[in-house]
Amino acid sequence: MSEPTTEKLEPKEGLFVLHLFYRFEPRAATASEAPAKLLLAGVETLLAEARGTNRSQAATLSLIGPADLGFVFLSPDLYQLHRWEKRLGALLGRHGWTKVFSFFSMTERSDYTTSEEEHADQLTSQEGLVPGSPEFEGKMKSFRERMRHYTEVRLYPTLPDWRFFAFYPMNKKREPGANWYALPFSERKELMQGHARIGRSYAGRVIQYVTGSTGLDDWEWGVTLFAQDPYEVKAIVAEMRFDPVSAHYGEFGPFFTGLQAPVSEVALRLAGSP
Ligand code: 76R
Repeated sequence: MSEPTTEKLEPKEGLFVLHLFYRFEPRAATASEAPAKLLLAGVETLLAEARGTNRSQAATLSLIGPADLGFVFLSPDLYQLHRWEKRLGALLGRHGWTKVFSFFSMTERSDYTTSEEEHADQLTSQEGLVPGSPEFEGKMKSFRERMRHYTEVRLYPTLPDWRFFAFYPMNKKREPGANWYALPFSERKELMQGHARIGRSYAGRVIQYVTGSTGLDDWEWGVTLFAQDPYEVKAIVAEMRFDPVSAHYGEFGPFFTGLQAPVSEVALRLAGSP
């Protein structure tokens, strides 16, 4: 057998994101304690490797309902991510786990943030500043820094340890009378500003990652939410359903929700331990 590839495949910008959700099928498993321990050790080795790899991250989830165990991997290298996915699938598969859902996406910058030109216009028209003046230039400099930081956080996020997790994929409609992709940019931008206003009102209560999957998976975005209190997830999603962007153009896929937990804890819960 030849050596495994050490080749890298890194995108122009951003990180690859892979959500993997598995269900335990006790009947298919060879239920003895030793293989379960072996499985746990194998998964923990893999997670340690992922977490120890530069700019890669892994969250583990104890899921409610259709799936039992979930993973969210972030990596700048698709070869690496692909190897983790296949190794995990093989490990879990041997111990009675089947994959219920997977979602492949990438972190992306937003198309709808305020541009430099727009900010300059606001400074002149609303604040009466004169382009070229020290005050104008100072405000433009801090705007650029703010935006650079903002884009950096969007492209290279750090997964939080907040307890509650929710994921669902979504599309924007492309129907006669409701075609997001046929709207002029200015209209989309205005609509997205309304959306963002609601989103920002949940700052500190909901952390959201909207990752792009057009050309990569069946849906156009994956919505990953973290909160300390599930109430906040229910509230933000409900409020957004009434916001014009979601009300007219949103199309949603299956939901996966649960709690962040180490894999060992999920294994204990499945074994019927407290
Ligand atoms: O990037 C930004 O934070 C600026 C504003 C912003 C954009 C561009 C933003 C803010 N979102 C953006 C893009 Mn969002 N978001 C969702 C959902 O269930 C539903 O109805 C919708 C699912 C939630 C809950 C949510 C939360 N957002 C998008 C896009 C891409 C659109 C495109 O490019 O055409 C989608 C699909 C989408 C969906 N959004 C926010 C939030 C929250 C909480 C914020 C505020 C973030 C903050 O300021 O910290």
